[in-house]
Amino acid sequence: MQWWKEKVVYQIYPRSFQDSNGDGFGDIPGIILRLDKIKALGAGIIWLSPLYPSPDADNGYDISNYLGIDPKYGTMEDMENLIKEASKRDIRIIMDLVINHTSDEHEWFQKSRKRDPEYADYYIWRPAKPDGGKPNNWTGFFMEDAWTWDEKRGEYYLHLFHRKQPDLNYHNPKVIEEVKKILKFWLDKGIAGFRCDVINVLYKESLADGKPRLVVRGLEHYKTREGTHRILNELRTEVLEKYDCFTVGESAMVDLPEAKLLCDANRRELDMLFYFDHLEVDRCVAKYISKAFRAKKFLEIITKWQQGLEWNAIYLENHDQPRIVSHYGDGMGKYHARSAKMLSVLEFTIKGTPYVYQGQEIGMTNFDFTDLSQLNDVESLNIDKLMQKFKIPKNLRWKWIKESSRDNARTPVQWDATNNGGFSDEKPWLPVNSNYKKINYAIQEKDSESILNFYRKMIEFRAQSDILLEGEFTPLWANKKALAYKRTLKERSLTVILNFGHRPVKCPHEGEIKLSNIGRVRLNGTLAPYEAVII
Ligand code: TEU
Repeated sequence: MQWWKEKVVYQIYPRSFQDSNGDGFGDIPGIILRLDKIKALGAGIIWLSPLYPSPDADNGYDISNYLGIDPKYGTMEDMENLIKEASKRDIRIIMDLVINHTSDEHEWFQKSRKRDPEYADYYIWRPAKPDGGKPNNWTGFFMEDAWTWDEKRGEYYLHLFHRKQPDLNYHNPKVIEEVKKILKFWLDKGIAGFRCDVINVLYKESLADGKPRLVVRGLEHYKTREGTHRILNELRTEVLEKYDCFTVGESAMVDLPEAKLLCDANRRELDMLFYFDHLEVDRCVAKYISKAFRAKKFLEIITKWQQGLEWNAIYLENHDQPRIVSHYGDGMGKYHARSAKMLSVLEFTIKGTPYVYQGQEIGMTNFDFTDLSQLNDVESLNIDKLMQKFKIPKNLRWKWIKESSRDNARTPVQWDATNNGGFSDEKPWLPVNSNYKKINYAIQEKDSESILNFYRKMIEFRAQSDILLEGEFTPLWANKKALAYKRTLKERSLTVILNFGHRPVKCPHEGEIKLSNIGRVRLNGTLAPYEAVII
């Protein structure tokens, strides 16, 4: 089994992880200070969200230099030190690779605007239509038009995200060569792979008008096209395979047939993929509007991906998603800890490489902001503007944004009960959740029954179980709020039963309990609220 299948990944969103120099931003020396905690959790890989120089139109996902470190996070020497310190603890590091777009402040874009012959075709430029209109009707992921006029060049450029994130032109072989240089640069520094941002939209096959859709109009012209498969194969065979590394792609609106192509080992493209299906069981209009959670639907989705792909990237949280305990758990309710533990049983008992997002292991909850003005997330701010256009009343807009905002996951990590949750001595860039005195690392480290200690136990349990690492996944049953599945290796199996609801449910199983999130020793026909058992 490849090493990246056995290990657990820990995602760090650097600006909110640990500030070491009192500027309110997390930084690399701060990460080094906390490495022992990640080791103690049992994670063996760290994924770092972008640390490259960036004007921060999208919190670092707009990169102005791929071969540097933004001074607010530290220096290249700090980065090398981090790789070394992690390695001492047997932890490997993967970087975020954001290559669909750069920042408009990247040197390439600056030269491209001036039509510098070397860079003129690095981006997707088109003249205005004869009537002055935009080149096509596409809209982007952040609810804006996908084209912006550039005065200097006298043309429009395409951006699927923010207007400060122009899309690179993958019809230009020079762009692919640049990406190879970036990969080599970091791999030579000892990086163990990449999380590849929106990787299935790189290649725009045509710039024809898109079919009518509310958001991302034009998607059918660039989602998982043949050109993208070709580029991924080229990067892999010419660079990545020469190193001991792996890739996890992040994909926009991918379906199973597309994912199968992207992850098929024989095609040599990606090693695994993040998709969103399983987090949208209770959402509609992408993720913005909520509906009831149905365990039956959830199990169907999990089953589809578990049985459809050889290997999955398993995650319940990241820097774009609400906190899972507030989403599928009981939030700050009386079952906060129990539901967080139940969700960890899910995460570590399905087949794939698990990704834990910073703070998930202590059950951090959604933020408790009270007003839009406290938000930073460009996506939330834009969706608010769009909803205003549709005359949606303020309280409803706030309700929806509160549930879906990416800032839910971006508040600083709650390390202890001191000022700013031990994250920083100074005012943090985004406020700390006011529940930090109740929910923090220091308290949970001392409490053997804490969520943190349960996570450690689950990670260890998975590491010791060949059934959980390799076994086949079979769904057993589900009703509105509870579900069960089995993992089987040869003649041995483990059955996992999870209750996602506030009420007890019938549980038709018998057998020896291997693990329980409420300390249960015997099954008696019912499962308590938010209970999880492995038998
Ligand atoms: O996100 C890609 C993506 O698909 C998002 O639009 C996603 O649908 C949305 O954020 C979910 O709320 C990646 C990064 O993870 C995100 O932080 C960046 O903003 C985005 O790419 C652009 O680089």
